[in-house]
Amino acid sequence: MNNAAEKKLALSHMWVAFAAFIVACFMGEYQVLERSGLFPALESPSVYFASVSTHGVLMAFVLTIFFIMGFGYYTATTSLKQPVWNKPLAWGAFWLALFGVVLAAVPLLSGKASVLYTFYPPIVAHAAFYIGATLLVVGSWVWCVIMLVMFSQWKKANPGQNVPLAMFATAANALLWLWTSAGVALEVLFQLIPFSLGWIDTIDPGLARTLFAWTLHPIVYFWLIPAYTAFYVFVPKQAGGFLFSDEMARMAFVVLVVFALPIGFHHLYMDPEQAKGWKLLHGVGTFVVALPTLVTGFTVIASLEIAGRLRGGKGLFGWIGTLPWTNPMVLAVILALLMLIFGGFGGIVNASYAMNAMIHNTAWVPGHFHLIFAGTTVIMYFAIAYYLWPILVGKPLFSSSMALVQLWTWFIGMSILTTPWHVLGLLGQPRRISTVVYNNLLTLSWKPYELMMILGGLVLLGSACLFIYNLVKTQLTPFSGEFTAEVEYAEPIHAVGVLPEYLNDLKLWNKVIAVLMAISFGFPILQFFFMKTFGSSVWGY
Ligand code: HAS
Ligand code: CU1
Repeated sequence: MNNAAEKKLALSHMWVAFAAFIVACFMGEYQVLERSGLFPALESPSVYFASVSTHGVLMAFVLTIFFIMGFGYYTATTSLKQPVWNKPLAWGAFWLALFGVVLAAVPLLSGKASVLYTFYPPIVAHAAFYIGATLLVVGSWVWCVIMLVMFSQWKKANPGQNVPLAMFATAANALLWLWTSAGVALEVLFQLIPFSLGWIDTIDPGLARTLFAWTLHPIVYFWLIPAYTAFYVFVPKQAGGFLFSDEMARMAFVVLVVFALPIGFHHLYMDPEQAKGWKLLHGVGTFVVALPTLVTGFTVIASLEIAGRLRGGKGLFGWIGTLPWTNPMVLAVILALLMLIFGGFGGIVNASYAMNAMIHNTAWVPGHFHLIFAGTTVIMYFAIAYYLWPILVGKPLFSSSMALVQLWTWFIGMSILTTPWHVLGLLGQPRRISTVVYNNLLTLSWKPYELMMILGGLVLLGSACLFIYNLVKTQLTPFSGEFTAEVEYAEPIHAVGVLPEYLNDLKLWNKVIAVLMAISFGFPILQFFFMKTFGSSVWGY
């Protein structure tokens, strides 16, 4: 199939994603230097908060949304073997989302949207920030629609056949994102935009935080699903083996999507606006959603073991040594799983109410999410890029060994950066601060960890530059030969029979989500309309 147009679409999205990423990496390094207190010349709370807000928005929304859209378009077209439905619409969504990013960047960079990536009121940003973010999200909704249309078109054209796993995962993520983004969309449209434009005088932070919590947990799985997709559909083949179980993979995606949504109150454990019964309900759901990750870990490791044994590995652990560690995808998955052990452990601590009281709003939390998002998730974005770039540009990867050095340094840098954050959190350092200089004995004990953090940041910045350099060189280095590699999807070790409809379609799960959301968020949201609240006035820039 000639899919040159799809390649261009995917490449354009991914370049926006990685351009945002590299800018945000430089800001991250500035932030660790500023916070350390060792460079008085750099110290400026206003610049710090403008930077950390931009960094968070670029990483959490721009890198992820554009990467997921680009990857999704290409996965859909190659796994279904059909062109992207309505390419003009897809390009329209691209430009709309990009325009939204530029619009939001102006107040962000000029210090008029220093509200961090969670933008909790009553701090308020310039309206252009919220409007820009809305356009970005609307662009991503178009992507969701295109994915779901392609999914159902294929099903109609191929009755009784199993949807390819890669497309099942992509469509599940599109459905997840439509549900996920609805919470923050309600908050932005009915609370933040009217408030920032002065149409309403007060805002209810309790309602706003509840709506944001609706989005905040599932968004992290929206970011994670492309990484899991690569675990299942690329890694086994790249390692030289087979996928341990196609059905188990589908089950994991289903549970991940369904249970990611009704559990956001684990971000509100320490908040007063929701009662303890609701927190307990969401807390139980949080432990359920850890299960698909355990299943994923099991399936991926089993697939790696199959590959290792096929390559001659013997004994209990001999297969680990025979894996192709020099294949960037395989190396990345091993490093990603290692970071997942500790990042996931941190998540379980967070989810446990009593322990949450100990670490909530401390440096532990950025430690947790840098390890599991910037670590586990983003290292798989790198691996996918190394795999797809040669295919998309029709030239071999500029340097495989540079890619390996880059993946190792990302892993090492992330470990050096996040270990001290976990410790600092336990030592009581708050998150969201621009300076650690309180001049007392408690903060003296923070110093060595602050130094480690700077070192970790530097290693990561170097690694990020290597990544971008490799992609740019791959694309720009002249290549005269013919390079015809195409995406290869992994085969399951046991042929899959006819799947039950609930593992081959999402309609049932959409209904289950609707019921679970009504139960877990219905009353907690409606209560705000039945009680007298007074609202907060502007606390702005
Ligand atoms: Fe989280 C806060 C709970 C996963 C991201 N999380 C955050 C925030 C972000 C984030 C961004 O309950 C901050 C939000 C903010 O700004 O306020 N999180 C969890 C739990 C999980 C979890 C229970 N988080 C993620 C993922 C993220 C992410 C994934 C991004 C991609 N998180 C929380 C809670 C908070 C929170 C609270 C609020 C904290 C607060 O108070 O503010 C789970 O899904 C994790 C499950 C994972 C495991 C790990 C299993 C390990 C495996 C590896 C096996 C590998 C082996 C090695 C054996 C239980 C599967 C093999 C080796 C070879 C060599 C082959
Ligand atoms: Cu969460």
